[in-house]
Amino acid sequence: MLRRPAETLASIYKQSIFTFSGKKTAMSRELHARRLEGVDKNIWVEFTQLAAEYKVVNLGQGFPDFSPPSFVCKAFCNAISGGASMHQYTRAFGHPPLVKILAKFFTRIIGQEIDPMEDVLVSVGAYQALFCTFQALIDEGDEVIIVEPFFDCYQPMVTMAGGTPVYVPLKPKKSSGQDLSSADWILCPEELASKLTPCTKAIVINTPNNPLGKVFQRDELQMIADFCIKHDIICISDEVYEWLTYDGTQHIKIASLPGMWERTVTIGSAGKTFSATGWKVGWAMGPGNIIKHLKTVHQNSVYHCATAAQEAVAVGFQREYDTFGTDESYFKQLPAQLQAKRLRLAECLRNVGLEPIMPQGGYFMITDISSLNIDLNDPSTKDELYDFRFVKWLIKEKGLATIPVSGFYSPEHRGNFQNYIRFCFAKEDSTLKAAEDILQQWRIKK
Ligand code: IK2
Repeated sequence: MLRRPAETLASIYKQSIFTFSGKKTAMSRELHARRLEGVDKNIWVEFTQLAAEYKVVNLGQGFPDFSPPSFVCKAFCNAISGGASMHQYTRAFGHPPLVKILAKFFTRIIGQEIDPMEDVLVSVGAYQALFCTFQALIDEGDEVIIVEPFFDCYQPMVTMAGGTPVYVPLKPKKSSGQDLSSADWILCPEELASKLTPCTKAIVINTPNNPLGKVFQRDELQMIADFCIKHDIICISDEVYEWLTYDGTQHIKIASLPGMWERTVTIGSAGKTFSATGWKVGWAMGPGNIIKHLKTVHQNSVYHCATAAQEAVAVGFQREYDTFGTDESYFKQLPAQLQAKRLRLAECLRNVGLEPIMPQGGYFMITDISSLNIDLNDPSTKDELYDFRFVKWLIKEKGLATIPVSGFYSPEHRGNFQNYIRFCFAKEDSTLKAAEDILQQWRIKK
């Protein structure tokens, strides 16, 4: 039996559109800019809406359903109630207390003197930092190497900037039946070298990776760094999950390797750092001669980010600077908390006969679902890839939201990864328990 949507957003939208004059007025000219062609679909828009309509247990989109730590919540409240200036514009490229503490904090991590005013740009989440980076650095005809699987927005952002994405895959070196880990997914140096052309301008890496959870090790990063230095390529390193690594895995910033600060833009997210994704505070960090171009895009698009949220994130980073490496540090507490959730989800998936790929880092775990042999017969999804159909079935029939993994692949390679789905384990134990209950029933019925 198909579950009925709780509320059909589409019907509300239909009621509200075109009602101003009571008439539909059609324009005959082409409305959209050509750069929008092929980038109109978005997995987050589609699956977040579906999850909301069916009121599911949500292990789909990557946001914690638990509260941020009280010290940042308090800092946000203090900012809002503290004085008039917190409600007004601040410096366009980043609230001074925030850029100062980000520079101080990461100077210590990277081992490179970071200038708060020149080398840091605060953005509306990591998303906007990525957008500014591609718009600022990629021209018509430039090629950008993207390591697959990849956070889906890299592809449309490169395309909208006029560039061409070129994909290089992480490939598993083990087959199913063995304990699977994201560490087994390897970037082959020869395959990377084969993607180089005179048009290659940049490479994008994401460590810890979304959706796989791979954390690049020093030798792997060194191989990428050597490639960048040898061929004069910019490295865009998306490190939004940098504090979330498990089982002793260490996150290394590629910008800290010799010769890499000069050519790396590192992307960060306060949303992931402080479990406050709705605040939408992010940043890009790198040498001033690169960041200044991102600032040009920023000042001509959003110009400025919410002052009070930046103030709260600044307070949070100051606290983490002071407690760094101690048991009090949230950057130590959060991965410990998520480690238990990660193990719990893995156990639950194994109990229903699935083989999870254990992530070394991040919020997510992926698993192959082909062994379940679920015969999907929803005619409305018949032209879609299997994982998209499966996830829609899981939402509508079982009330559990996850994300299809083929959405993190290029159109060329999607078909090879349509048997995987992604679960987010950054959730309350009660949410994980509710998901477990659904999966258990499903095992009995399969
Ligand atoms: N980069 C990566 C790798 C991300 O995962 C995200 C946020 N993703 O969350 C959606 C999901 O995968 O379920 C971002 C960038 C964007 O971060 P922010 O929220 O700071 O804009």
